Amino acid sequence: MWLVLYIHSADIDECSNSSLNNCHMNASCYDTPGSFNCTCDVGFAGDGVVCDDVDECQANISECHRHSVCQNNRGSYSCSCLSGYEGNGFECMGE
Ligand SMILES: [Ca+2]
Ligand SMILES: [Ca+2]
Repeated sequence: MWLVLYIHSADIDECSNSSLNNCHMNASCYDTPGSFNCTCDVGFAGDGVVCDDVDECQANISECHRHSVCQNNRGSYSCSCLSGYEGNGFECMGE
């Protein structure tokens, strides 16, 4: 009985109030029994307390077309076709 009461009464949802958790502003908080977890959002890397932008261009993990220029930004990246090519950056058609 004590154990049941403990499980149902001891945990607080640290994620419900940002003053109760130390997750980074670019991380998501997941409540767990007796604690909580922080996981960096997509596009960010780290331990959840510190999350840094992933430079997809530098890491060569962007999906930019080979005839485009990759431009890193916070949380994501953009691609723009080289001059002489047309498209959205992910698909660039030559003339
Ligand atoms: Ca908790
Ligand atoms: Ca980025």
